[in-house]
Amino acid sequence: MNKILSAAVIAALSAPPAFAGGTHGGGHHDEMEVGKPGEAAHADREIAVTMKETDDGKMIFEPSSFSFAKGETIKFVITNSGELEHEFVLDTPERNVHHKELMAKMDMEHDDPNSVRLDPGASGEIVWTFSNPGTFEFACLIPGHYESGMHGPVAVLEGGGTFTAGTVKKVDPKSGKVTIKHEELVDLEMPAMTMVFRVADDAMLEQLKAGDAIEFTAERVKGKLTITALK
Ligand SMILES: [Cu+2]
Repeated sequence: MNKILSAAVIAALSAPPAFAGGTHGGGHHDEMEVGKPGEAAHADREIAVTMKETDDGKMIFEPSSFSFAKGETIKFVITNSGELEHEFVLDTPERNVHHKELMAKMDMEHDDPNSVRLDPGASGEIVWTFSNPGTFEFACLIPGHYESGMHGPVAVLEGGGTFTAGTVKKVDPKSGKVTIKHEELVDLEMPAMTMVFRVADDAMLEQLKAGDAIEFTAERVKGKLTITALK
């Protein structure tokens, strides 16, 4: 019985999704490659970003890079603590280059959900859902600012990246939860401990039983710790 179930699960997991090659990309008006506007009430986390000039003539963002899990909604709280106007634009590197060239010809003030432009001393917010995996970019496209250092990478990871070793303590199919004694979860900056996780796919529950030694990736999905991949 168990063997048959496992076989069915493996078949289900390896089957291509029904929509493959279909309507994907047709999507919403607001949806971009880098993702789509999110709702502040549903943000998974909040990140403070500072824009400023430095004493040695650079212009910077702090932090200078980001890494998110696919599907995460981030509330960026952005402060311009410099003496010049700056902006924060999320997009693909290619589109930023193109946009920057246009800005060099004509100063355009953006008012799109993926960008905010701030006067010195001002703060603003962007709530964004990173719905597609890939490497994107945040940048200030005001002429000269990109070249002075105002850009950084945004990595959106599929499946959370780093595998962590653990031992299954308990499986609760009814609630869809698994208790795992695990090593340090590097991506989540969490030390080794025993915790309860949800699973990204219910089929994963069939593969797990108490006592199993596993390797897994975990991410925060809608604020809940979720196992996104197993091996
Ligand atoms: Cu700037």
